[in-house]
Amino acid sequence: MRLSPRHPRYASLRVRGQLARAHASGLVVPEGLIAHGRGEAFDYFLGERTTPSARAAERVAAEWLLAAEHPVVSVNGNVAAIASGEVARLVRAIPHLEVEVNLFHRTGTRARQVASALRAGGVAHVIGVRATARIPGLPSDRARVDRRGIYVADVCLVPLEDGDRAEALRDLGKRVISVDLNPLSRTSQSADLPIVDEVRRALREIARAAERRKRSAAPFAFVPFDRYAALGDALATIDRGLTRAAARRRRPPRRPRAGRRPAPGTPGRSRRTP
Ligand code: PTJ
Repeated sequence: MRLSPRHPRYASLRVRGQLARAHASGLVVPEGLIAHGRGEAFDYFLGERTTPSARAAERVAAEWLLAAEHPVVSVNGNVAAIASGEVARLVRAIPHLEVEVNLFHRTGTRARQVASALRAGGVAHVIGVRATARIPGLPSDRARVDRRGIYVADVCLVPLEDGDRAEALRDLGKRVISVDLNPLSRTSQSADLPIVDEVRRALREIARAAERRKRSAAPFAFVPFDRYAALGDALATIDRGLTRAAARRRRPPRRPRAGRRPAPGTPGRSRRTP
């Protein structure tokens, strides 16, 4: 289907098209389409923009990734399909960031597809196509990781992650930075630094913040981050947006029909003198 760039939902429809094609090729699983739909709904409620609170979280994420000894970004089918270019930009800004394929629905073919989508997006070095280690206590395939990557990472950036693994990574003492549009998801709730933003916007903003930060001579540090405040801000943004939308949609009070005398006690429109 040909899309007109003038369509009011052009950007969203284009990403859907990308995901639908990636699903047809096997890169994205059907569950990935459902996950995207859920993400889209939250993005809609958040106003489809990076909130000031998410931008602040993205600045801290850049700082943590720069301060890390062994930072890793975990890439699944959805992220590879829509954000490979953004991952490449992030690696240009943070050159010691390792890019690891990590799949919930893991097959050798899908792992290779994710790696080639990343390479097509401009990522030169990808690990994790072959899993060489296991995160203890995790039953899913997400436990299968690369010994050179997530297994030894001190900071893990996990866009579109599942709650179990976010918790398992934290239990291993790693700092977890999540990117998830749902502030209520278990991933957002358990991450050390939950970023409630759309993955492409978030990765672009982290890269921009890292580029800016590198211009300063101050040493990089694990600056504190209030995750409860960040999640509260996201929920408050959704709440304010919905409250405003509901107020706009509320019907104006009914006017009495022309020629009819207003019923006694009708507020506002009576011309009777007191
Ligand atoms: O490629 P695989 O096999 O690793 O599978 C990937 C999926 C996404 C299917 C898998 O990780 C999964 O099932 O994820 P969940 O548990 O559905 O969580 C995905 C979360 O990402 C949800 O909370 C969505 O709201 C959120 N999300 C979806 N799209 C975006 C998003 N967050 C940010 N940006 C998006 N574009």
